[in-house]
Amino acid sequence: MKSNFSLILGLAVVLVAPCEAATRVAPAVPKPPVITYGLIRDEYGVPLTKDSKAVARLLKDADQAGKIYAQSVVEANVYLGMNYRLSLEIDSKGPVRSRAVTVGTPMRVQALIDGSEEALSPRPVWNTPAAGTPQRLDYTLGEDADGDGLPDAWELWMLELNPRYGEPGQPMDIASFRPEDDCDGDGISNLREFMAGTDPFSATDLFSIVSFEKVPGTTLAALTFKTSLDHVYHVLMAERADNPNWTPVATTSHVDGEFGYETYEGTGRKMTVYVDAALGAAFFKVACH
Ligand SMILES: [Ca+2]
Ligand SMILES: [Ca+2]
Ligand SMILES: [Ca+2]
Repeated sequence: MKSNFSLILGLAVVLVAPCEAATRVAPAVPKPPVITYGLIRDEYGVPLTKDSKAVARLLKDADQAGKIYAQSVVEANVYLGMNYRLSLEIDSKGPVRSRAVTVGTPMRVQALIDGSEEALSPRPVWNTPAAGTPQRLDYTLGEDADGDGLPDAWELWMLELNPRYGEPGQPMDIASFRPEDDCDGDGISNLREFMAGTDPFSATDLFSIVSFEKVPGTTLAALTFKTSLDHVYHVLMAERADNPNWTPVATTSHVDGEFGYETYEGTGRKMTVYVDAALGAAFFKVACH
């Protein structure tokens, strides 16, 4: 008898479940949005700030009407090294939400400055990933004729400034000025020089840590690194070198009670930051945005 009772109970559950599902269509639980975030730079590699009056939007790629699915003002340091963040609602098959899309929908990021659309590279079109999937996507304003990640404006400007222009082995045009090359032999690729705001044709101009020294009689260490104007820097630490879990250091409490990370604005000169080595961190690095 006991086993029969269990069987009936089991059937009851199977029968009830679909009914419940059918009656619960209307108040479907919303799916988590897809968060798209990252850094938008201008055609000279400088991250956009609020001063640029830029807006980032999400549109359906095929939608000529230009309906906006998400929008955010572009401003410095939304989070570490990011200046835009867009939240895209995902269709949960419930009551139609006007700004929700289904997974797989081709979407397009649009950047506007003072209301005018700007060209973005790489091509800012992607298929909507599964609900709740965050994706980091960095873009650069301006035309990039050869699609190598270096905008035409920066490439032409730098080629003009190259003191060795015309010598054998030196890039002559956009096509031969390649992002993976290291034209000045300073160990930093042309693409990374673009991102750090340094000169790809000067071996003495590069983003680097200059020194790291303990301050006698304290638990502090002085970390000195080179900076570029209009770029921002964060210091990160890790307890281990293998499989490091980098976390920002030099945290501060803002007056409004929010917890933030210290951001250092580049001056074009060396900068020294004091980090507390008593925190247990053994490794530090500097991130440039
Ligand atoms: Ca290019
Ligand atoms: Ca270099
Ligand atoms: Ca350089």
